[in-house]
Amino acid sequence: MVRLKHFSGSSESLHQNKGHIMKKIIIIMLITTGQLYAATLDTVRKNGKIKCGVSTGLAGFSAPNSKGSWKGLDVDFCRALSAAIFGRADKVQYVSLNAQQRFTALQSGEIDVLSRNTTFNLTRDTVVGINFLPVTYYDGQGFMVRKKDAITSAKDLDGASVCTQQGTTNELNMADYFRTNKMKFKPVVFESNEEVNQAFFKGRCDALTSDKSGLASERTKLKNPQDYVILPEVISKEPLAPAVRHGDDQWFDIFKWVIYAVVEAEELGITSKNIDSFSKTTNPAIRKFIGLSEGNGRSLGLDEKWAYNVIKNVGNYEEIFNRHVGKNSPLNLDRGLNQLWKNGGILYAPPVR
Ligand SMILES: N[C@@H](CCC(=O)N[C@@H](CS)C(=O)NCC(=O)O)C(=O)O
Repeated sequence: MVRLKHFSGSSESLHQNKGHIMKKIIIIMLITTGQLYAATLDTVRKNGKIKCGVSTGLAGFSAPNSKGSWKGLDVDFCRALSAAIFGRADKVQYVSLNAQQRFTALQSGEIDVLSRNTTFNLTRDTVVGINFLPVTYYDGQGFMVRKKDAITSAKDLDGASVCTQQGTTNELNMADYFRTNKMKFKPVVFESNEEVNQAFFKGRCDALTSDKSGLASERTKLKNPQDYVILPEVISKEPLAPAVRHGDDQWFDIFKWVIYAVVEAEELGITSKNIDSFSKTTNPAIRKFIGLSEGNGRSLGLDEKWAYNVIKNVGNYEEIFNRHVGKNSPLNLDRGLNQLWKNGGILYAPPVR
């Protein structure tokens, strides 16, 4: 019930005033629920680019190369979105963000999408006001230690000082892990990744904790990676997924199906190299997928060739994985859970039709 203070006027203007106040309340509700951010696709088309939030530098996921161009698995999902919308992968402006900055950047509209090794969890999905896309890398948290310290298990870390980055899930998981196992620890927490790594590599802490892929990535930066060991334990689930803000279902759907298309292409055996060989295929699923039969593009508000453009320009999931974090990369990570469901993993795309 709205109370009109100090109001004196005719019943008609009282009515008009009530209407005015109701409008204001509705606008405030729309802002707080994110409804006013609708039509991100229109804004992106108008700007001629997607503003994509990435890390400040995490090799394999998002990091600038020596020429300053951004590379990585997370980067490729922004490139894939660009290919779906613009028919080419380079219509992306990268905005580098540390862990603390990432959600505000998305909420405020500074970025259109967040693709930055971000763990999908309930709090972020609700009160932080974001919607998670399908998981692009299933990970878990681990510890890295110095080889010379002869630590072989996380259970040996009682009393250890542990470095980690502020504003990450890793901070809380670490505290839970030590408490649950009735072990003491000293958290050493910094805002920037650079500070965290410097502190660990200079010996200010006994262990570094992060997502295991992040540990593998940091280790590749070192001159002497063999002096460090990643312990076997996985202490949490870290499903890493891109995100958009609440309130724009079309934008959410577009990015969702771009990610599924990348996974589905691997399942269909379609790669960036062979996609043109399907131009005369009679397989109905592939015809629909690459836009030879219409419908998918219309449903999403995109060109019928959107998925063709994604795969042609960026590749399928296997190509992206191997290029940046798998066997063709310095990280050399196993596919593990990130295999297709048919191959023992948990990557599964609903039908792209
Ligand atoms: N997945 C975790 C951790 C993400 C995270 O920020 N990890 C750090 C350590 S590997 C990182 O990527 N830092 C890079 C940066 O701040 O630019 C989360 O979502 O909170």
